[in-house]
Amino acid sequence: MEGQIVKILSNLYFVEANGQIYECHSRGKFRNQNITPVVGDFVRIDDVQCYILEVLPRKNQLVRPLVANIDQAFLITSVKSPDFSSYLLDKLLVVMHVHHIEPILCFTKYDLLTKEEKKKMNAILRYYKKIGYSTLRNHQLFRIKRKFKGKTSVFTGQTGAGKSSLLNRLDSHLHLETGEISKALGRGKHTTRHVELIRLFSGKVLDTPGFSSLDISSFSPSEIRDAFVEFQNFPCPYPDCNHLNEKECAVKKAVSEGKILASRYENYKRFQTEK
Ligand SMILES: Nc1nc2c(ncn2[C@@H]2O[C@H](COP(=O)(O)OP(=O)(O)O)[C@@H](O)[C@H]2O)c(=O)[nH]1
Ligand SMILES: [Mg+2]
Ligand SMILES: [Zn+2]
Repeated sequence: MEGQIVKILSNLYFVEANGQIYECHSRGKFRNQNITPVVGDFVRIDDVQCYILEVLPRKNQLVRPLVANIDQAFLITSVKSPDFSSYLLDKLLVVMHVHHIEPILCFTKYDLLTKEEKKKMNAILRYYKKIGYSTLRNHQLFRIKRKFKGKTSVFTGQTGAGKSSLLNRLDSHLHLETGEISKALGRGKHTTRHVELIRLFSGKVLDTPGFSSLDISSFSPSEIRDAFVEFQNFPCPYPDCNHLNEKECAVKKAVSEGKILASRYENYKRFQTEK
């Protein structure tokens, strides 16, 4: 029988298979093979003895939190308080692209913008939509819920962006703490806790934010380049153009003509030089 690991408590693996949870042990064999099953792993189990027989090949694997097989990530992005950061958003988009995770851009706190600021922000939103990303706002609960179906999802974004608030509004049973980070720390609540995939709207979601560290230093220049998906629409004379110091570059031309969002290109240059 095949299932997915949704929780691990010391050496007990909670495997969801056919709508049921099997509390399984792992055979010593994995330790010898240097495979440690993680949350999100698809596994073959002996459902009578409750043993994991095999860990199936992973689509992706993340550290912090240690999980595997994430399909999509809700990038919770505030437009105010904290201010919108195109740098952070573009960085997340690079990380997702390299890990083969489908990003869903979910903007929060639109209600804090003035009319003028809304106009500006809308133009940015439309750009990301045009280049192929799913874009939502956090009050579109119905549309957000539909995205969960059949997928393993993770929520990510800056502290204070509104991740916990949104999850609470999506499912009133969750009762996640919101806006009380420092208080929670002060009470010593910051103990190591386990990661769990919880069922939500016919899908599974990680109950803790992912990608707290956004280190792209291990990515190659071409990985970063390919993550800027819209650049492909502007073929350069040099087939392997890096869009940096090359003289005749279609991407740079598109930036100067306003066809590529200037902030996107600025962030691209920063990522290539920061490495
Ligand atoms: N005005 C406004 N405040 C929001 C919105 N979403 C979240 N907040 C507030 O922002 C603060 C941080 O939210 P929280 O969910 O804890 O953020 P997290 O750190 O990403 O989990 C809380 O005080 C929330 O009430 C929103 O759409 N508009
Ligand atoms: Mg939170
Ligand atoms: Zn170029």
